[in-house]
Amino acid sequence: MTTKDYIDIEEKYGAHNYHPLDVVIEKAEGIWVWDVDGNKYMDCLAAYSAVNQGHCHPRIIRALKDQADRVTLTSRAFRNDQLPYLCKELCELTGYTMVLPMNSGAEAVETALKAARKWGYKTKKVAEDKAEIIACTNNFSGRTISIISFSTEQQYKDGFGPFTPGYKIVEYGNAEDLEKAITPNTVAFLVEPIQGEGGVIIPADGYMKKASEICKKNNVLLIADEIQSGLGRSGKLFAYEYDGIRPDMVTIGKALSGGCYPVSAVLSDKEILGVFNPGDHGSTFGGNPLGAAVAREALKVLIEEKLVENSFELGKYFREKLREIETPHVKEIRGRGLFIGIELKHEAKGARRFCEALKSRGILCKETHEHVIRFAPPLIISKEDIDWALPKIAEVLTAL
Ligand code: IF1
Repeated sequence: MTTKDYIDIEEKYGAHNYHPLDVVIEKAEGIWVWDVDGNKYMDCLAAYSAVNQGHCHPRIIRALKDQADRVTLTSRAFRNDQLPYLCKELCELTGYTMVLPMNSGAEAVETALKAARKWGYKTKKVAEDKAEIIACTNNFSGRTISIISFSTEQQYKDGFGPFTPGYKIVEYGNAEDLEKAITPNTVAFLVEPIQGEGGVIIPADGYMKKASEICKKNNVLLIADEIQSGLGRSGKLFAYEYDGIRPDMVTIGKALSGGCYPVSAVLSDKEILGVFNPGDHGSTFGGNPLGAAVAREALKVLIEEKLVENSFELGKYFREKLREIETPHVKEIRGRGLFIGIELKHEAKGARRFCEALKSRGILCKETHEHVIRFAPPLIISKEDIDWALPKIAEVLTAL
């Protein structure tokens, strides 16, 4: 079977809800992946920051295999011996005091939105069904109907109405806009401290701090969606730390399991997550022992291998070296830690062809929003690995 054979089968039997690069990966280890034709690539997307620990990290795979031989799923009708430790270890690591475990990032975001609404009614005493939640332009927090109800990307909404009411949109990065949008019925403000899909958009220093102050002043919950920016990607454990704030709720996912299993969670405190009574909310796989065991090891790897520090140091190095490349195509290079976006000028005719050219030189990236090439390799990357990639990136940015 060649690459084309695999693609033909997938195109025939699989829904066409993606337009992937035509690379068929059969093996992955660390920052490297191999396709079915034996070609080797550096993965600079890391599954949208789900494999921050590197592909198939041996310690995480070991935890997955060992737990799989014990028990994989009990449902929450019964208890298991992994979830208590995951909740405790997540609280000890993050400083939050209560956790609600789910599976996908979207489920964690939906959980946070439900908690915010219920907190609004039970604690803030907002009138029933009047709760308002504020989100930002260019947000991305998942693909469910309630989450795309506040998307500003027409394609993510097209054909999926009618939409969930109760949302308002403010300009990302504009604290005054946020303040103006708040009413007595506002229960929460949902924001990504760094917008990933929006094109690795970093708000001005102090924006998250101002947003946090405005929320506190108006008794509005600040929800930080760190599903992509969190767990070391930004060079801090969480990107909100750059502004020295503590959001009321934090959604995490992706690298929470090192890419080995769908695990997500909402981090918060009893004052908020305490609004859930038994039976209010849940999911079949949420908090399952296999995911919990994997997530526990993924967090240990993140901390013990100092991947947050590595992301900070090597992100700085990577961005500095990228800025040294003489090219007519680049409008801006931005990023925090190993969360890097290269915004191309529109004259460059779109980022896709640069990603295709990088692929032919052994580097896998993904364009976002037409003109941005996102570089987000696993956080285990070394300086030598970056030095291997730089001449190839320079070649593409100058030759095209
Ligand atoms: C796709 C990108 C898209 C996320 C943030 C929640 C979720 C995501 C900040 C939902 C998921 C993924 C979804 C995937 C591609 C990727 C993505 F932003 F990472 F690039 F789409 F915009 N919050 N992002 O980034 O988590 O339910 O997927 O586990 O849908 O195409 P999920």
